[in-house]
Amino acid sequence: SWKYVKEEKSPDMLHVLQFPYNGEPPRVGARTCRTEITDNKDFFVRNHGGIPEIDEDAYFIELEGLVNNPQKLTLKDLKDESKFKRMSTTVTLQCSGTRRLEQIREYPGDGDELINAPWSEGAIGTARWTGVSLKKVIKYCGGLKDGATDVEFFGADSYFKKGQIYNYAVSVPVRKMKLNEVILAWEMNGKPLPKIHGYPLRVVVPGYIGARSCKWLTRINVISGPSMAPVQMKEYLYYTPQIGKQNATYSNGFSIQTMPVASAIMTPIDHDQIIHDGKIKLTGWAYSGSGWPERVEISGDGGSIWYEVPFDQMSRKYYHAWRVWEYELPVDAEGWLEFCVRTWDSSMNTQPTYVRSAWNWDLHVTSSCHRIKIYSIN
Ligand code: MTE
Ligand code: MO
Repeated sequence: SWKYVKEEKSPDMLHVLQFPYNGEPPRVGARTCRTEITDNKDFFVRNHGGIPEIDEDAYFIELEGLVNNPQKLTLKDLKDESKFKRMSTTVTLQCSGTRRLEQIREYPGDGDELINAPWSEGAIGTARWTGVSLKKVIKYCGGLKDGATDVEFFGADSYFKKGQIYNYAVSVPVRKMKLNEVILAWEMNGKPLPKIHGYPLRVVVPGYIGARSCKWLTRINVISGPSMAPVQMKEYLYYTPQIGKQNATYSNGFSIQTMPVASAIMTPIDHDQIIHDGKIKLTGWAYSGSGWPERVEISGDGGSIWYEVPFDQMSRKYYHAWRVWEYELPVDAEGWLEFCVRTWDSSMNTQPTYVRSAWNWDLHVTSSCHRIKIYSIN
């Protein structure tokens, strides 16, 4: 799999885990969100196992379970425009581990996933995905049978967990599929899907935790109830802060689906020293899985005075995509200052003030106000 890392990724990706390969772009230059689209080479990679080798000519997906007309579909079938209309959308994918490092610093935890990758602000990215709608593919297979509640996806990869080997599998509710926004994608930013991002076909589930966007798709199974696979049932659970090692059971955590409103400052970098002329320019991203960011606010004094980022310094509003922003903040003070960002989304939700307000045992979904320290020399 390192062969593909070398071919498909920027040479200076930060390897958050070596085996399996997990990486995010370095903070320098804010390559995650320099523009509203993340370059394929800089798009973060989250893998549970190895990168499967798939021969496109022999490749097909199986659609089975509670559908009226189960069948196999090749990539050629899916690309046949007399069968399926093509669709392209701009969607942000975010791993629930984004900014985990801040939770680790607060308290490293004693969670189930002791090898949880220490992601920074770059385990998020936005791409233009092209493919077909899952809803249309299910319709093509005769539609749903009675009792269908969830759609399960299987990847070609497998991984080890506690001595057992598992096939990667996850599910989304049928009502999400019916929104006609879940894509089976073979293109990422106008290029064939890179091997590392799921070639030849992956699922893209807008607004949901990245884990549902199954790469290297081999099988779609319509079922009654969510997938029983460990990625669905045991990993990616959210535990409220009063749950810890002593009282955690898988059933008192809940499955992470829609991602909350969150944001991050990408430049300058934490603990930088900046000589300036009364102003410091900040850039970053803001995202909400259930809508879009409406307001982004910046503070240069740890969150007492907030400045609103003007609309013309934010990228477009897209349902289920982030907005990248930049802002020049007036700064008089000298010495160590705390800069932070806070976002309000289209449902008036905003972010927890401190990491500790939402610290959770398995260290997922760090959505608190992102804070950095800068040494200011005016
Ligand atoms: N699909 C398969 N088959 N195997 C995986 O390990 N990781 C998931 C998801 N799909 C994964 C997968 C997780 S946790 C995330 S965050 C996204 O893929 C990351 O997508 P990316 O690697 O293309 O950025
Ligand atoms: Mo993830």
